[in-house]
Parts: sequence; structure tokens; C-alpha cells
Amino acid sequence: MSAARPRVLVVAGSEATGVAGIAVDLRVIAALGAHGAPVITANTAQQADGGARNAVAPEVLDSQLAAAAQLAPAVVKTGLLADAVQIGRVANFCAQTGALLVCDPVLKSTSGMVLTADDAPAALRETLLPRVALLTPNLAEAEALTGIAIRTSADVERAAQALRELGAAAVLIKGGHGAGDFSSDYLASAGQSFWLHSPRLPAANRRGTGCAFASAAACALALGYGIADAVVIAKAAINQGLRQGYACGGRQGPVHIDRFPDAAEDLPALTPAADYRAPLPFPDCNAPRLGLYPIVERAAWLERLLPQGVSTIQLRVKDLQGAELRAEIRAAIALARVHRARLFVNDHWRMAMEEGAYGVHLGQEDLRDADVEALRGAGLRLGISTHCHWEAARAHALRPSYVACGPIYETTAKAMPWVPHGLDGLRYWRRLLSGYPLVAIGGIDAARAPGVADTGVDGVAMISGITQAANPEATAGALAEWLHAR
Ligand code: 3NM
Repeated sequence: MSAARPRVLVVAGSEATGVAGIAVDLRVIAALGAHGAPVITANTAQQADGGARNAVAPEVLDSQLAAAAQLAPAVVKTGLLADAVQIGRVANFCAQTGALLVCDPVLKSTSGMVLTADDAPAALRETLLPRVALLTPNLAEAEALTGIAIRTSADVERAAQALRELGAAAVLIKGGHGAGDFSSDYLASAGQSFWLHSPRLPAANRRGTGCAFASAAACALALGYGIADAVVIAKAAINQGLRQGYACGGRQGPVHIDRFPDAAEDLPALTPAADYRAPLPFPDCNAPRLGLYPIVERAAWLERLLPQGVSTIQLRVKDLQGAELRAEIRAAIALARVHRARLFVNDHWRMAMEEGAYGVHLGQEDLRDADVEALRGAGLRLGISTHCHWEAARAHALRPSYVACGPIYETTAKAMPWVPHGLDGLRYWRRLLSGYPLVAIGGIDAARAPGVADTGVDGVAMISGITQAANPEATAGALAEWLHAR
């Protein structure tokens, strides 16, 4: 039996050639793994010289919404809402059902046809925005809704803030229609604000991108992802769709998304600020493969483990400072040199750099305070922890030497808000992060190591699997040898 699919209700216009609107929405939602239900607001016919909106009557919309309510959708995604009456009906529906609302505030078609009545922008602002979980305007729509003329990235940030003040919980302003080498989108939400950058793709077939973006984000929310992950997944899906777009009847065709995004080339780069230029990558650390990667809290462990053939190790000191900490780091660096092992120092990047460590490992919180460019300039290797899509996009922006992915299983060594990935999840991350050496971490021991290694990861990290083993030296020696022989 196949798994149950979450349900996404799409309330949007039909477009008669199938390159935009609800036809695109339903294809994207199916490809990403949810069930899409179509509620049609207008039967548009878009022609270069005009066309017809063909909005449906209020009772036609009402009867569709009443039927669709039986599905108890987790998320409602809106596209074209033709006028204030339709907008009011959808706002009521969301209030009654409690579904999360993702709103793509469509005002015009790509071909320039005005699709909404004059009363639509004000109704969007006043009636719908206060109910919106995620609003996804393009630059022109953000300008129309806020009255802010957008010329700079600071204007984008101001417009997003203005839209949040009108009641939208989160706002993602799409930069696809801007200029420059990168297509950069900006998210503002209660928890987080960031920019997402992808190289601007010269795709000939790009109809339906706005619909596809909002549908992919809606689908991700329905699958249980948070807002930050949902917009990263949606941008990756659009990149996939632009690569795979196809022409239709000799005319520009739609973006084509046929699976949950899993290609490394589609992962955007996430940065706190608007400016982005892809940095030079951190130095390679994966020749030979990272292999067994014990994580220990004292240099004394290096004396025990490195003679067993362990060639990658992390010093993770959580309880020392100042001179004591420096002495541990210095001792560990000296031992790693003797045994020609790759030593990554967790967290204490400045001391690691001063003492000449091989590399540094940083979690996402540590990244905020670290001077990553100083580490890059000093020639250290950098590993970064990730647990979800937005963290992977953040790591990708910095081009680290490796990316760690966890937790694979439940772990007792660290408080973890994350649901473990399991081996299927790890196989997915291996594909999405195939541009980097990947280290698996969390709940791995000798018995689980073969399954983990079979996913194709480069490093297998363990705390308790080594330090709590009956015989840590023998366990580390056997695992290191077995992993290097693969
Ligand atoms: N980071 P053990 S899991 C330090 O998922 C750490 O990022 C994790 O310990 C992550 O091997 C983890 O004993 C603890 O489960 C790993």
C-alpha cells in the first residue's frame, strides 16, 4: 500500500494551454508527493492580443469549496482570485477550516494580461493578508501591494516588512524578474529572514514559475516542513523546473518539475545579507576518504585512537576555556601531526586557527559568530553541521570542505529537536549534497555502520559508538580499517 498523501487545496485560475495556473499547480503538487485538489476561480484564455478572464460566479466557487472541504486540506494555496468577492469567500474558508494559507498574489499574467478586477489588490491587502502563512509576490506584485518602488535589495527588505505588517506571517519576495547573475529571493518571517541565491538560468521555457513556486512551498508545508525549509525546497524545485522546461506547440512552455528536488545543482545558497558572490571553496579534505570519524572531548583520546589507524577525528571540548582549552587543542594538534591524521576542532575556531589546526567544525549557531573568511584565508578546512534544507543551503553558500548530516538515528549525546533521517533520509541527503564530502552523524555504532556506509557517505561520525564501546581501541581500529578498505 502506498503512503497517504497530505492534501493541498489549490484555489486558482485555469489557463487554457496548460502552461500556467492550476494545471501547473497540480503537476507540481503531485510530483512533490501530495494530493492536489482544484477549485477553479476563472477559466482564463490568455492570448497575446488579450483574451478572457471568465471568472466563475460566487455560487460556483462556493459549491466547489463546499465539496473540497470534505478533504480537510492541510494547506490552501491560492493563485488567481478574480475579485473582492472571491477573496472574501476564500478568507472565510480558511478561517473555518483552519488550513494554512499560501498566497501567490497573482495580478497579471506573464503575457501582461490583467487578470483581476480593480477591487482585488485592496481586498487582498485587507481581507486575505491577515490570514496568510506565506505570501509569495514577485517584485511587481510586491510593489503593487505596498506602493513601495523597488530598486534595491533594501527596498525588497522594506517591502517584505510592510507586507508582514499588513498581516502576512511570512513573505517571500521572488527576484526571478530582476537583473544580475543571481536570481535572489528574500524571506522575512517571525523566526528568520534570509536571502536565497541561485545562478540566473537562461531558460527558454519558464511559464508558470510563480504558480510552481507557491505550489511547491505549499506542498512542503503540507508534508510537515517549516517555512524556512519550504522556501528552500520551492526554490530548488523551480531550478529543477527551469532546467527541465519544455516548449509547447512551438511556443514558450512551462517549467517542468517531476520529483521532489534532490539534485545538487538545484540547491540555492542561503545568506543573511543580500550581497552574494560564490566564494572560493574551502580546501579538499577527502583524499583519502574521511572514513571513521570519532568525536572526542579530550586530547588523551587521540593517543588511544590514532595508533589504531583512525585518520579523521574531532576534538569537541565543551567544558574548558582559556589556557586549559588551548592546552587541549595544542596537544591534539601535535598528536594528529605525529599520526598524520585530520583533526577538526569543534567550535573554538579562533584558537584552532591560532594553533594551526588542520580544520574546524562548526554548527549552525557557531557559524553566526565565526569569521569564516578568516578561516578560509588561513587555509583551514571547514566542516559544517546540517539537519534540514535551510541549513544545507546556508552551508552551501560557504563552500565548506565537508558537510555533516544528522541525526541519522536517535542520539543521547546531544539534545536534538530533529526527527532522525534514517537510512532513506540519508540516501536523499547524499543526492542533494553530492557536491560535498558527506559525514553521517547521530546514533551510529559498529552495528549500524555498514548500513550507513552503504548510502555512499564519505565519513561516519560517532561519539558513544566509540567512547562507550567495551573496547574503544579495538572497535575504532576494526571500523577504521573496514571503512578504508571499502
Ligand atoms: N551532532 P552519538 S548528532 C554532536 O545531528 C552531534 O548534528 C549531531 O553522538 C547532529 O554518536 C551528535 O553518540 C551526537 O550519537 C552524536
